[in-house]
Amino acid sequence: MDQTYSVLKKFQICGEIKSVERYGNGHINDTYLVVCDPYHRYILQRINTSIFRDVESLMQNISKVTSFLGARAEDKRTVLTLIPTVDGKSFFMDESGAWRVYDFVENSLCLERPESEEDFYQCAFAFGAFQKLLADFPARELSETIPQFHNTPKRYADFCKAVEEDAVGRRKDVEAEIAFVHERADFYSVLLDAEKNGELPLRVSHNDTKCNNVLLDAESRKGLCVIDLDTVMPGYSVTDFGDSIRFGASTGAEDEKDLSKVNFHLGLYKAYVDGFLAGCDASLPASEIALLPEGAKMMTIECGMRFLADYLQGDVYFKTAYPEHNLVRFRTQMKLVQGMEENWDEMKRIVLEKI
Ligand code: ADP
Ligand code: GN1
Ligand code: MG
Repeated sequence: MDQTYSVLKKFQICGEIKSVERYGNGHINDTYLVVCDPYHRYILQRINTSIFRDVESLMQNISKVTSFLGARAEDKRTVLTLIPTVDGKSFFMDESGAWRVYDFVENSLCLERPESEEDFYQCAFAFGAFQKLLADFPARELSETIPQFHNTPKRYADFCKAVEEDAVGRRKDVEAEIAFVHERADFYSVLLDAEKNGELPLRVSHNDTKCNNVLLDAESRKGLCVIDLDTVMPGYSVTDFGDSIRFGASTGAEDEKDLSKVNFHLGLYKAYVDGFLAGCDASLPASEIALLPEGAKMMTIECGMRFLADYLQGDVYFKTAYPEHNLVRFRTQMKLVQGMEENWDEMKRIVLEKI
């Protein structure tokens, strides 16, 4: 804890630090809640530099995006506010890591799962509006913080390599799961092909649209502030949509062990379609709307193969709490993909009636 106190001294924070505690459920960064006297709260984060290798560019992206959004925002709580270091930089780096501080967005809720269809609609509206607001952001100014982040064929190639290498000898126990990923190989290029055909433009997108990456207003429960901007970079609208469905349109947690509790929920899916398109405010053309279901299935199988690849590699990427954690996560994604396949016609119908 001493380490976080000495790091915080490098930032322009107000008051005396009263406490610093681990916070949130992110899989990548280390997040701390900081409480100061007079009462003021901050979020301190150690950026995972083995995943985000170019912190300078990453922080430039975040500074540019938050300034751009901040200049258009009426309410300060709708945009993340970076707290600068004492020498005016957006982050501090030493041998303990790369650190940044945000103002804590007060009177907000961060949901691990939507508690109602209305909550999910609000998450969707916020992510849709985020995309719309960034539609005229100069995309060329953004660095690719993780190259080819949602390039599913590349993720599949990485997965196949992890299977072949079998680095920690786990392959023998997961042959059925591996087969599930291989059986869908023809699907993985669908979005890249649509981009090549001109049906899917590259836009500035968030790329990590779990509902715990958006804050709702605690009183109104309306979408308030999109957070976790590490992966904001050029991408597709439909994968932003899809990653939210993967995480939120499930009746169970991403790491639920009891698969009978994990089902794809069509009502939540529909609520998200409504909210996302309302947030985008009619800015999505028909060709993109038609591909929203593909985005949902793509993100779910892609995230599944990333979890399973990490399991095969010995849990080197995602934070895990126990040895089977990544495998448990894979299985929930597999169950959701099956649910989407069973409901495919209805998923398509729901979006097509919006066109
Ligand atoms: P990770 O990349 O590890 O997922 P996040 O940036 O999503 O890290 O932060 C982890 C959690 O911390 C979020 O899910 C949210 O609960 C909380 N959080 C992050 N930033 C803020 C903020 N500015 N105000 C309030 N809560 C925040
Ligand atoms: C990671 O950082 P967090 O927990 O919001 C991951 C996402 C995955 C997600 C799965 C940079 O997101 O891509 O979809 O876990 N982020 C990165 O829960 O890899
Ligand atoms: Mg997060």
